[in-house]
Amino acid sequence: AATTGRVDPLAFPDNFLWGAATAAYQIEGAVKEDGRGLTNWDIFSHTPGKVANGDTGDVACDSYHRYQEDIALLKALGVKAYRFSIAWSRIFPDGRGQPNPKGVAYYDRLVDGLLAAGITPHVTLFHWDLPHALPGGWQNRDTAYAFADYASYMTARLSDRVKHIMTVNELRCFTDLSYMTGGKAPGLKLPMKEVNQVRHHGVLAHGLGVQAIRAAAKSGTQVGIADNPNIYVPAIETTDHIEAVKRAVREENAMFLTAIMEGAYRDTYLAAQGKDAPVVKAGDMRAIGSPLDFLSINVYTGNTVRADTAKPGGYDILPRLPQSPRMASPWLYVSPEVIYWGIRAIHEMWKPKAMYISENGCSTDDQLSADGRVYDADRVMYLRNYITHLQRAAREGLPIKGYFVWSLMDNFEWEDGYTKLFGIHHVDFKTQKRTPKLSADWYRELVRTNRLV
Ligand code: PNW
Repeated sequence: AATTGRVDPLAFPDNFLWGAATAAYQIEGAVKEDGRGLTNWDIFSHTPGKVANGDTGDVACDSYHRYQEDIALLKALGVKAYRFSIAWSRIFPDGRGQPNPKGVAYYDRLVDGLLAAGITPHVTLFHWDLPHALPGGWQNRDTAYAFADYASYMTARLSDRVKHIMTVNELRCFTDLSYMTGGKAPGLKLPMKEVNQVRHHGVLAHGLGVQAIRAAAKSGTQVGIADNPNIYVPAIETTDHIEAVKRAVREENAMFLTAIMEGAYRDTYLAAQGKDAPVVKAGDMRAIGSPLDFLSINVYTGNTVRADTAKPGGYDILPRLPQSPRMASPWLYVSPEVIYWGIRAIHEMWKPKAMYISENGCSTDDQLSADGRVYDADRVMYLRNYITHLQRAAREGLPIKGYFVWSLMDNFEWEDGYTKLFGIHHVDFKTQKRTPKLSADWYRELVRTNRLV
């Protein structure tokens, strides 16, 4: 480009941050080691009938012991950043009180190892593994305050080396999918009044967490969230449908991301909930609306939206058909454009200073080849499609700074156990051997050239 003066239409901006992501309970194992406290997911996965095959995270990828191997994997992949989460219950086994030095030391070793390998850590403080000792879990408002205390402590410990801290991962998953539909821990199906209160405690924990992180951080540490807002693709790329997408994003995420970006619940949400609306205390909304340095979103799927003036919100979310293409997880409909429209709609409405894709990836029913490798051409197809639309966002100058593939390696996929695998590295769960899949070869080439291949 420098010699010809022409823009390479497939290239990403210089310094685009390519990364890979994992989460503590999905990879660490060692659930009883060095004073770690029990979590909601330990209880849930050991409750018969809750997780496929009775699988648990007791051993998972054994990353608590093999983190150096994982760092070597990241290094060989050539990525510049690693997103991982901290297990709250390793730091505060009872969720609060005295910190556990051995748990803290593990993350010190991990962060130092990453930095020595030239890999930037992006840390999530809460990726669903809630200390079991906290009474009532997210039904209890006190959990939000306990989270803020933990966030403050971890920030003070790590922010000399960690410059990107995310409060929580995916509000909808640890509230609605855990307390309303109940597929995830603790597996409750509560009435809407209580669900709305759980949602409120989730966004409140985020907001109090942001304030705590800012108060405790060394200079230069940026604060964000890794959320999974519902996002949509316009039926046709015309103004009316694009505006309908923005209205849909704002409305459908009213209890989560919209509240965070606007510091208020929308009247439409409160009116729709009526007597089931959450109890909000003075100061809550100000905390929830605390300004962020960056916004990270996890992007997997989304529906098409069309403008529809006959509907109260002015938009219509088109249903999926049984034959719509999807990956191995039944919810994972293929929707590559959603990565572009998610970034664009959010940017046009709320102008976050910087955005990242904190997760994107897919499950496939991998087959081992005779040579012991996985040639996951479907995952390459999926990633190439999504990243093509990510490239459009970057090319148009939207403030997208980086991308983290989910996941670095096969791991414990929550209620699906080890039956749905998202890794770009295959893990043999008997030997713990990690082997690059075809998709890892493809991703390595993308990172190396910084352009679509
Ligand atoms: C995310 N949905 O979860 C999580 O952040 C990861 O821990 C998880 O392994 C990954 O995506 C793959 O599932 C989601 O139903 C779970 O739309 C469910 C949905 C989306 C994301």
